[in-house]
Amino acid sequence: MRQTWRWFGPKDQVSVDDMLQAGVQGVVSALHHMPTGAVWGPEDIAERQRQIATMKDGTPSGITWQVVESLPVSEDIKKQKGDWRAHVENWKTSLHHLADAGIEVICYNFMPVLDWTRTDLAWRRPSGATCMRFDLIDFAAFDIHILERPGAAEEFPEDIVARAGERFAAMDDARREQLAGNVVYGLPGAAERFTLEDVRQHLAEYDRISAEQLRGHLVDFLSEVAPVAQSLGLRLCCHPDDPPFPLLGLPRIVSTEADYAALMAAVDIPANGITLCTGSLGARPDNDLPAIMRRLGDRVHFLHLRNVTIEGTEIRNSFYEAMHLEGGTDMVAMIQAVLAEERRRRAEGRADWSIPFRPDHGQDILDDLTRKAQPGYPSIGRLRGLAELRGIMTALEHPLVAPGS
Ligand code: DNO
Repeated sequence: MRQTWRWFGPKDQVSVDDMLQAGVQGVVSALHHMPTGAVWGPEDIAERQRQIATMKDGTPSGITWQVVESLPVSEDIKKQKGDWRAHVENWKTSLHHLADAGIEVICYNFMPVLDWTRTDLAWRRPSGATCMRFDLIDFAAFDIHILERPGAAEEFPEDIVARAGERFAAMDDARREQLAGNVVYGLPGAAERFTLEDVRQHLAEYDRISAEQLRGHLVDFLSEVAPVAQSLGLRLCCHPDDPPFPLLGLPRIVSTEADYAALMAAVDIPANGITLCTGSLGARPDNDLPAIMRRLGDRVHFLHLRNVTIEGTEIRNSFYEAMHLEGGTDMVAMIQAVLAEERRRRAEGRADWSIPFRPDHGQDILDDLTRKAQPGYPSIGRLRGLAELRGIMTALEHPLVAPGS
């Protein structure tokens, strides 16, 4: 398991030096300044590689850019409208440039309109730490009363609609503004930043696109790009929906094990793979993450390891981002499944046996609370997560514990 870390570039409050001291072995990054749909040119890629290779005082960091997260897929491609064919060609050209630069793992997502969605970016825990939260009542209040989406109220159970009405009435203008900002203005890594009006327009365009159609569009996209990736020795990996259930009446097609199994079968080549994000998928009680790893591990090219605590038993619930070893996913079972997959790959002689993972997100703790890095991407909270995960890996591979010892 290769210990990687997401870095947003020179503007990131967490530096290359910081991640080295956290024990990171490889970097996950993207060219966030590039417009979605455009080609990533060799110079821009090389520039980011140079930044990653250099510490603050100019000495070599010894670490490299190993995973792209994300190479954004345009709304045009998702809807098969406008410039979508040109965007697919550009995506393939970017793959060529990334392959030339030696970067093999490419993460993307196919969530319509919004990337990951939260209602709170700094929700206080009893210890004084803060974390990210998705509150279904707040979200319904946003959808029904702030966005005023036609038909929104019919998509929530009656008690949620009633509680959302009360919640909205009790919010002051600052909280309403903050909630709208958290949901639509784009969280770190999201390809686009929208206004409420932009979102309304985008939603209108999805009006006639069913989940089946959207899945068809993803399969069409993969049928074009995965063979190119395969021939270049790259591994594509699709990130799940976060949260893994429909929002704003939009179709969601990467939320369950069955969704992934169908996608893997539809374009059945190794380059068509999975970003197994335990935090995103774990927000649904019917997703069993270690079991998904055991069954679909062959095509898992990248892992996001984090945990959430869900508050309920429905498919759609409120949840918050727990510490990495707390929450609903059994991280020991998860890591055991990953290590078993790696042993299997090694026995098969696969060059890609070592699967990159990153400690995904983290609570803001200690100096994170004043540093104000990107929401979800604190320095010390992630360091703690990585250290805890590394502890499990070390223990499970120790001769006292490992099978056959
Ligand atoms: C959130 C991230 C997502 C992810 C994209 C992948 O922290 O996991 O923004 O990067 O969805 O395409």
